[in-house]
Amino acid sequence: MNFEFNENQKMIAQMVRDFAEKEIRPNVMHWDENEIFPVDVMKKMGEMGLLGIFVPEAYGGSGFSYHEYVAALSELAKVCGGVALSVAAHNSLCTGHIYYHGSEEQKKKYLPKLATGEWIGAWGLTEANTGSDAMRMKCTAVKDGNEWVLNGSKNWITHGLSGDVAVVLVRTGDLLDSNGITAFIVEKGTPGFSAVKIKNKLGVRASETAELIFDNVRIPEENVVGQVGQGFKQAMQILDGGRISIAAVSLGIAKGAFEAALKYAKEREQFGQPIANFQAIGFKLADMATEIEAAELLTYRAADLKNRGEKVTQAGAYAKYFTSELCVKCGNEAVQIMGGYGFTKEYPAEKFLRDSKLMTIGEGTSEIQKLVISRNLIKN
Ligand code: COS
Repeated sequence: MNFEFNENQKMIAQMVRDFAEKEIRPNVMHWDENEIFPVDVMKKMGEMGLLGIFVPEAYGGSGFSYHEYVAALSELAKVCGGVALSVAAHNSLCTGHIYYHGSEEQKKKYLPKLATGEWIGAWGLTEANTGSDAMRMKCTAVKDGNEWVLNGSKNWITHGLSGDVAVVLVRTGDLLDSNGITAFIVEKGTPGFSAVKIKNKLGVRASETAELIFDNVRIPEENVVGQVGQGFKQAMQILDGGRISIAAVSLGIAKGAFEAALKYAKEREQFGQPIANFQAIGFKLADMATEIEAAELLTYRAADLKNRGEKVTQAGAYAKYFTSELCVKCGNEAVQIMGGYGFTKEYPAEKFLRDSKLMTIGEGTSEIQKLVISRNLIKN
């Protein structure tokens, strides 16, 4: 077992840290307050290789492992959970779905654009009435000659509006048939395909969220990803990997909140001394630091399994469940340690708390992670 980063991993983490300080931190509150998705910053991250992190160089990607991926996401999330979430969704979901399940033609056509940031990717599984119960989706595709006709809608889709291409999971068989769902690649501008931005979110407000609408959208047969009917299982595998990326974003939020709280506690004086000297505060910091260490180990353990091509259903769920709950706790404790100042937008704690909450919901709620974990425990 090796717990040290190699030189490349250290270099990537430093590069992302520098970029986040220069290009993201100065704008964080402006994007947050105005719900601005910074497309130009996404493009710059594409040029840096952060939008095709695990995509092989042959398809225009960086060809890095999940260790670099986790390091990059957590560095971004220390500064802005919203931007980090967008990078995670772009890499793990849309790009990942085409990389892991697409045909050679699809990989050659889409991955170079996605990996360099020329195109931004979206991924659609959830619908207004089907979140945790993803299999009960209502959006349908019916075969007509050499094309499929899509009807229905998808909800809570990251980059639904600004995305140039989306991979969407749509019913092609009977309701509740696990072999009755198919993945399709849908390009922006396809007639009948539109999107509406979802506004007024609590957190991750720099990450765009939208509803996708399909009104007799005709998709060519060559845009089916993998086999017809295999979409649900593909989606489950994509989420297994995606949950590691949400753990990585959560880790960054937890660290960012902890670092802000530690700094404040060392500077703020009450009763004639820094508040960090009081056990009430020191023990909070000790709990946060200990659990961050544990979360980091769980997240890199899941990343290591992924790098070795092993199944990550259980390890990804452990990492996502523990780390996402932890980042909410760290955001909350940071606000508490900062007291009245923590309750204002002048200090970073309130944004960490707001951004953290989505981590226990997106890509499978904490309750779904516990369901996945317990089912696996019972099955084995
Ligand atoms: N990898 C591969 N296949 C998987 C899988 C995985 N991780 N998880 C399930 N499957 C397969 C099962 O083996 C089963 O196959 P068969 O029907 O051939 O036996 C099929 O998929 C259906 O699985 P299951 O019966 O477990 O389906 P459920 O409807 O009970 O749903 C949960 C399982 C709840 C785990 C799933 O719906 C889920 O993850 N929901 C949350 C969705 C989510 O995270 N949404 C957020 C998206 S935000 S981007």
